[in-house]
Amino acid sequence: MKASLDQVITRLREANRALVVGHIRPDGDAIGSVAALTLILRKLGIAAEGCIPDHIPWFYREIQGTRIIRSVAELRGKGFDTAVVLDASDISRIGEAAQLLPGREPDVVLDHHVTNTGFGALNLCLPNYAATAMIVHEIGKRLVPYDRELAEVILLGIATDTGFFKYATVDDRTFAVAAELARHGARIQPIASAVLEHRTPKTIRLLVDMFRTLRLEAGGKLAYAYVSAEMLRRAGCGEEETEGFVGEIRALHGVEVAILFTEWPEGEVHVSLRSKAYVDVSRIARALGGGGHPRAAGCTLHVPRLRDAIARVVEAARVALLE
Ligand SMILES: [Mn+2]
Repeated sequence: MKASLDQVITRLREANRALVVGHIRPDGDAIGSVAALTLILRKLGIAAEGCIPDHIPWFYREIQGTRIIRSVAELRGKGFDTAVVLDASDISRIGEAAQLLPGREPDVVLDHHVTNTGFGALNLCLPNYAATAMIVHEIGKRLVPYDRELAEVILLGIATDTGFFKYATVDDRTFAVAAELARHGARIQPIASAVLEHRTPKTIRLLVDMFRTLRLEAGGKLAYAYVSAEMLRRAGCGEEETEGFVGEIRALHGVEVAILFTEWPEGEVHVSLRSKAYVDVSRIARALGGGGHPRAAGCTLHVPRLRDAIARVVEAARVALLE
């Protein structure tokens, strides 16, 4: 059922051993939100564990509070009486962490994706919030005193989900919350450095390879490129090292829709969709079995060849641009 903030807080206070879960292919909001709610619950005396059911890109660990997060394997066998899922639009997004839930459904789901399916016992989904971390902050500020570690993981979630305060989701409230967090000691510089300035020579080479595949269509409004499994192997890069690449495509002048296709492993194509001002890419992603936000969405296609995925998604984007 749909729940209010007060109902969620009441339920969280009843927890004794809580599991806090984020989504697969985690971003800064999933990681920051999970770390923040875990810290908040521990400050309340609840035995809480934070879990990301997937590999966490190494550079996020530079933010102190994220080190609290555990893998599914590390938490197996621990009994939980409460499960909270954060920043995931449907249950498939929590991957193997579903095996850790004490019940069939999560007790609480907190999210801001318009595509959220409401898969928890209590669901609080606020699409006008720029980040799930802002919802976690609404809870935290009512319950516990803040320190730098807590404030900084919340700022991590907000900063990454707003493209460091440059997306259309940013409003006066976003800056007001950031100011509150800064007063509690949160620093934007180490977050920006960890997230935006972690390129290595091999990821730069991969980025150059990706740009060699760039195509422009629809009078330059649609731009897309790919990273194939072969390109990843040649560069010696993992799939997560394409993080931020789609933003580089969107950065082209005049582009409205940017798409990055990442093939990994063969037969599986991850599609990242971004738009600049008006195209709702969450609709394109949802029609292909994925989800997300109006300006940032994604889906995974299982197809024999990379070019099959490209043909399908590019056609859907062309149609969306004409609407
Ligand atoms: Mn988010």
